[in-house]
Amino acid sequence: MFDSIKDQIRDVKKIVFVTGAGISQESGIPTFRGKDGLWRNYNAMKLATINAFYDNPKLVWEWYNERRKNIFSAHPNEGHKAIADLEKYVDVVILTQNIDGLHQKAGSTQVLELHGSIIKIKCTVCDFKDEIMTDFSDSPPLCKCGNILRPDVVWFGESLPQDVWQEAIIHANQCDLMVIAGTSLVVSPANTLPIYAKQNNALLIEVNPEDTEMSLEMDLAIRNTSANTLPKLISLFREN
Ligand code: BJW
Ligand code: ZN
Repeated sequence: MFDSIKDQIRDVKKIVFVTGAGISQESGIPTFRGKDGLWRNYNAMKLATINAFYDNPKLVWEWYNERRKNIFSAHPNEGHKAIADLEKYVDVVILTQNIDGLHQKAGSTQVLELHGSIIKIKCTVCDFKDEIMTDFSDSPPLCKCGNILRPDVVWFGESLPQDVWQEAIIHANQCDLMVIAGTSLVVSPANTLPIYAKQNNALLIEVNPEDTEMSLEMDLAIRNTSANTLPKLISLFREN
């Protein structure tokens, strides 16, 4: 699988993973695009906007409540676990677009959440923010101040948390291998991270059953799932 560049891979000191919904697909969490990306006939991409939320907060909250239940009961798969295991051998940083917390559940210690977290809830008006795992009785749930609560995630048209984004760029600039797994790379600015890595002459490996917008830029594109592929990457370091 990694034969063509295995000697180069063995020499790397710092790996940055850029992950997306596809890495959690084998944990039973649907992706956004493609046949998975529909929820009760609604296009998931159209629900992930601030306008959709203010037009129909109850509907958007129903979508999040269902996803919260699914995500809280989900387990990391072999892909998440392989990345966590890699920390034994090499410096690993994960830049994830996912909000599901499965990298942390697998034991990874350096995870930057570019699009927020579904566990965290914040008020649309006051400074309230907290991690809440329990169900909400009201839909939409209300803050003590009387205004609507929302998931602390990044929707289209909203800025990424700037401190997280700046740190992500620094890691992307410093790595000598970037593995891009389970993302269609259609959403910016996360899809610019491979460009920062390339500027540092990093190797780029894509793990995705499908082609993406940037497949042609990759040093190696593995057309397989992340749970099948990532455990094989660790075995290269174990053999060292
Ligand atoms: C497997 C697999 C297996 C399957 N193993 N692989 C015009 C107007 C307004 C904005 C814009 C505009 N043009 C561009 C923009 C910017 C916009 C953007 O990029 N839009 C594009 C869609 C065109 N970006 C933003 O707005 C961002 N903010 C920003 O840019 O701020 C500055 C700004 C401000 C104001 C105006 C303009 C700019 C914010 C983006 C936030 C994205 N939010 C979401 C929702 C998060 C919360 C939630 O989860 O509910 O993030 S949308 C959704 O897409 C989610 C994901 O993190 C993100 C990326 O998706 P991902 O992870 O790549 O999933 P998929 O489904 O696309 O792909 C899965 C892949 O896995 C596939 O390739 C499969 O083949 C593969 N796969 N099984 C491995 N087993
Ligand atoms: Zn409030």
